[in-house]
Amino acid sequence: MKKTLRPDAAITHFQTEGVCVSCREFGSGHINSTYQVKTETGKTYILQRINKYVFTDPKAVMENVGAVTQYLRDRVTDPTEILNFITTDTGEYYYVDEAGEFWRCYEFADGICLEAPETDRDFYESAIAFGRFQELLRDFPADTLHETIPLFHNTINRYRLFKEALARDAAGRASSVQAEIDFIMAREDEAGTICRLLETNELPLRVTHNDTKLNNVLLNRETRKAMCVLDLDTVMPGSSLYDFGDSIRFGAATAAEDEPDLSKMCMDLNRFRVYTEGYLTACRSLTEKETELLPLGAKIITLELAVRFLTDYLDGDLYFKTDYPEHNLVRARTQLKLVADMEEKWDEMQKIVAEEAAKH
Ligand code: ADP
Ligand code: GN1
Ligand code: MG
Repeated sequence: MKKTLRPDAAITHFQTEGVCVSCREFGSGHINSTYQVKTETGKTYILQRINKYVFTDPKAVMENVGAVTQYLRDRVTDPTEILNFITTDTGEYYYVDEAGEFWRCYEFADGICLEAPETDRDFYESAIAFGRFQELLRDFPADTLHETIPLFHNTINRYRLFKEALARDAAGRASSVQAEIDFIMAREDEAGTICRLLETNELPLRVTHNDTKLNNVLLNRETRKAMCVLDLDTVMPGSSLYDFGDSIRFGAATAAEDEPDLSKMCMDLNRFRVYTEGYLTACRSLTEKETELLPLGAKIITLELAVRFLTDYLDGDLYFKTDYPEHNLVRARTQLKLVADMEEKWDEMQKIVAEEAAKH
């Protein structure tokens, strides 16, 4: 079998300015293999090997990224707002090595990438970035996009896959997670609410980002204002509720996504308000129903991700990158604790959304 290229060899196939002088692993994404490359001319790039287990059609991913970045570039005045990919020496979006691995290269966007907001302002600015992203894509022709991961945020289907993994019990771990299974199954009906409302058109299907955690956005180094939205691999038709919700899940949480001490994991209501304010300021086209259901978006996406982490744990850790054997289980438990805390703060979350919506 042919070997996968080393990143410092893969980069030579792209039209970079100058020759690569350093190459190191970069960032904390859970999916792709990401490297920061510097060249002799002082230019910096991001090189990525696309995860083919997750994205079974990398060509479709890059076609989407190409179409979306072009569309956005035509609608903004500052080009640094938009992710800029570098073509290969034959003018393609990606390079395929002898082992069939897909590589792509972006210009390095020199902004601040955070794992948790340092201030309310940071979180507000991330809401402006994702809200504006949503607003700019309002009229993007959805039917021209590939569905890069079929049924990605279809929570009903996520439950189906979870039950299948449970029945297979491929890694022999099911018997040790009964409490988590019970918590998840007790919420199955509610978890399907957004899918059902999309089905009946009570919620609009939009072109959404679908992976709106804080480390997928950059803030400007000098001004700390919203700068650039990253990780466009999952831009496809979806619901604004999942986009809003995923930002809350990650950035309004009081602990990291994989914090093992559950007592540290809660929903920070002040941060919830800050994000809501920013999102409603930048994204003006939400319907009344979407706005009203924003808290539900936060709860369902958190539950959905717990289901996904636990499914992967049951399957033997095939999907998400993990640092230790129980990592996916810890992540799932932490998400479930966050869901439980949202349930306790439910009335306040709804009140905050109503108050912020009344200002707009
Ligand atoms: P994954 O799907 O694995 O999360 P991402 O595309 O989000 O991959 O990249 C992982 C990390 O690499 C990001 O969180 C960010 O820190 C960094 N990154 C990605 N693209 C760029 C870019 N063009 N400029 C600067 N940093 C980037
Ligand atoms: C993955 O790719 P990354 O690390 O930005 C995942 C998201 C999860 C997130 C949890 C394509 O995001 O759906 O919410 O991990 N992306 C994909 O941190 O599955
Ligand atoms: Mg990412």
